[in-house]
Amino acid sequence: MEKRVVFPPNFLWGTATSAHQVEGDTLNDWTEWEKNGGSKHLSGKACNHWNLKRFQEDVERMKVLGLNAYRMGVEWSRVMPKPGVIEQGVLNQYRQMLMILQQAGISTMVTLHHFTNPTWFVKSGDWTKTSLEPFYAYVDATTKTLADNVNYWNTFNEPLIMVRMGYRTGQWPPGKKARIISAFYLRKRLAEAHNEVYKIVKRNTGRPVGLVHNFTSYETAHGWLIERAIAGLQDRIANRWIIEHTKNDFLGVNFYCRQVFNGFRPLPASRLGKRVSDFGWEISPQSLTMVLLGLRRYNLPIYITENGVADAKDKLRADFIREHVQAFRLAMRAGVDVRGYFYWSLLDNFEWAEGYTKRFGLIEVNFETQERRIRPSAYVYRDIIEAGTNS
Ligand code: IFM
Repeated sequence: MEKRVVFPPNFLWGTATSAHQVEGDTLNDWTEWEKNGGSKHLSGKACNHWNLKRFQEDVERMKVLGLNAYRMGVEWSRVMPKPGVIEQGVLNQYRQMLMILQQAGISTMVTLHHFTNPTWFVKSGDWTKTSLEPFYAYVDATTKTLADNVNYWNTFNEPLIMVRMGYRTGQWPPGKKARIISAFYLRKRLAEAHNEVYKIVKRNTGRPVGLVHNFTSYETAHGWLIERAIAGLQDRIANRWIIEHTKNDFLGVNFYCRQVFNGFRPLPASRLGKRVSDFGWEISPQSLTMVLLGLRRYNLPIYITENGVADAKDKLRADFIREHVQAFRLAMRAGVDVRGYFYWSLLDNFEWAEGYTKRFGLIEVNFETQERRIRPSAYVYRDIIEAGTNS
């Protein structure tokens, strides 16, 4: 770290999780998918983060690491186990969890939809067909109950990933492949749903609301005109379209990788940089700077709502964090209004089709015993936070 630190005093230094990936004992379309062999593992107890005692202990760990923000999810299928039926007890438990965070001086960011759906919702059709009224009723009840406990709201997490994985590659529920028309229509429907949710959350809470989108940096191998044209088009379709069709008080930026065009085609990951995560994803911090510079045009506050590395041996994570902090700091110096950074993830957790094989956590989890161990790289993050907040 350089000496001169530019972070404002109220900068959010956080970590992120999602409900299904950490809570355990969820019952939704993903648990069905897992049972039918769609994942390497069943999510089962996950990190047992729904257990209040365990949750409290995890918050203690956040305090040890000097974190001042936490992004977590609310599970729709828990709140609304049957169509139109709100489990007020579940919402009360979420409120208790958020109060534990507030009492620890940790700002809260809550995601209302992070890939999972109640089974009754998908049985009555899917996102392309079903009425979205029950979803809005869930959002309404949740935001009314939690209004005083949440600082920032996220509507959807990575809606276009849900479309790609569920309707184009078919690797995630509902497992449809190459449904180009459905996928196209669904993008539009999800953007409209975001705008409706935005209104409900604003009405009930008055707090800042933003979409969380996965941004990819589209780059060129040689800088050829054709490569630049394709990269530019891809940027419009995959990065900018959804931002330009949604209303947001801030942008939630999830950043993991870049795509490099070699002529007409993207280079395979194996031909990109040498540093790759356990997922095979290249580590390219300068691409985060580029994504952020590209977002300056929207003139909105930015929270980096996810950025992390699958690294079971904790060999890459410390440098990964240092370099990505450096990368967004460069963007801040160039005038990008970055207000927070949430490392993905607090805990090793259920990584969708990969099950428990990919470990993103600052904290290692033994899924047999639920024991936790803070990884050495987490202390590097703590030191960065300390340097940033004491400047
Ligand atoms: O685990 C996921 C998360 O649910 C959404 N963003 C990417 C992460 C890593 O793959």
